[in-house]
Amino acid sequence: MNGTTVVRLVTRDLRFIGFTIGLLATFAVACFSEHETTAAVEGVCSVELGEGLPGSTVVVINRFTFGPPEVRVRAGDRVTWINCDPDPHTSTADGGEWSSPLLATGQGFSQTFSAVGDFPYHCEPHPFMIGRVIVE
Ligand SMILES: [Cu+2]
Repeated sequence: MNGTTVVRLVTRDLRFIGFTIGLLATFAVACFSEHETTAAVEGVCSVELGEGLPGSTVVVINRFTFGPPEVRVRAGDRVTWINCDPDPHTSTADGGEWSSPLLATGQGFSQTFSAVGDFPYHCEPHPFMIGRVIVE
């Protein structure tokens, strides 16, 4: 796994998100390749995997929603947000624990959660977009 590995998320299939990104990478290679000819029509979100991204819990931003809106992870786990919308979004903790830069289409942001807690978050430009990370 290196920086050139690309995860492709077909927006039509986003209800399946919630796997770890490692599983997703395998799944993408195994199952999504047959859809590539229709990718332009369906809309594909491609994200380069940086170091450490494998093993993340993935939250996909699509149609102005965080999906899934609530994730439960263990202390020490990493959550990665991927923006598959045409519009830029952020992942910003309500309590200020983290804030991503504005994520353009296809960009991702990772945050490691070392402390147990309940972390509601939102999108800075769109405060109606809300989500929650529960660290157990
Ligand atoms: Cu937003």
